[in-house]
Amino acid sequence: GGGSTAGSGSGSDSSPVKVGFSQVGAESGWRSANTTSLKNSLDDANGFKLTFSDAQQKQENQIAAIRSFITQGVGAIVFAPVVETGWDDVLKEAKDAKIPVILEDRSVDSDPNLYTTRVGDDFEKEGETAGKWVADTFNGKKANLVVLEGTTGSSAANDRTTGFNKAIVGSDVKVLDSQTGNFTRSEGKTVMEGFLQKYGKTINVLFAQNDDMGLGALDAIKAAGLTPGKDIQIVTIDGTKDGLTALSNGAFNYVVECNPLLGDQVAAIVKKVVAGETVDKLYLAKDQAFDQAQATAALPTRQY
Ligand code: GYE
Repeated sequence: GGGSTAGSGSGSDSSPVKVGFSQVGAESGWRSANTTSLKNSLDDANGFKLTFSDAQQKQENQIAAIRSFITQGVGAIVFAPVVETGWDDVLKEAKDAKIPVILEDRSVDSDPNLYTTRVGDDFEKEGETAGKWVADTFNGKKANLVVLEGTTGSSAANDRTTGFNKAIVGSDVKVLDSQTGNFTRSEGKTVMEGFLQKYGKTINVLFAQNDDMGLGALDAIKAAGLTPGKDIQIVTIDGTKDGLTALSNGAFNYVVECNPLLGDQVAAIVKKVVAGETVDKLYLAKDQAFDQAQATAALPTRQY
């Protein structure tokens, strides 16, 4: 279990809990919603004193931020790791300083004893759901697929790829190409342009590992004189308002949800951990998937 005792910034009774949050960046709609959720839950009114740090998708910035949180003597560190590997040293430093680390969103491949817990989504299952949709939709008709992968080395991209590939084993799906678009709209557009130049009208299905890359790809597809959702069917992951709007309009065909609203759960866990209570090693959010009708029904009350 977690039960690490907190450092000097843990607060007692009425004094706030000092928390340092190292966020990945601001690369996507999902990320903006996640940042807002955490900032709202880890706020002064809930008994926290939050230091927020945006790493701009760079591992070295996250390592520097975590070191500075340790120097400041925060009570807990909340950490959304951009990539999976390379964290052992800095996690050991936090552990030596007796500061609990709560992973938020993505995971790391370090020894689980080096962090307290993780709150996030099941990326492999998301990839599997997307792959199953493609395999089922193109059953008996050949799927010529291209993939826009997330950030190279991130657990979100790694696990989505694993899940997707599992689901298409033995299907009529042929993967023509797979390249990173770094989870951003602009790179999703550029990489899709390259795919279209190389494979032209052969492509009939796109798996974008997040909504933003799929939205960027729409511009490239239209510019090539093709109709997204018809000539090229599109499945994405996240379920942001923009993604569900594209699905509702028929530009996307299927969207797998990844819930970014993790703030309340993270805040509750931080409180428990600094109070010395034991917590689970993993908290996974519940996600669903949307077809066009479900997206249209969900949009009026969609929170992100
Ligand atoms: O899907 C993507 C974001 O790690 C789950 O990161 C997160 C992913 C999310 O940039 O939009």
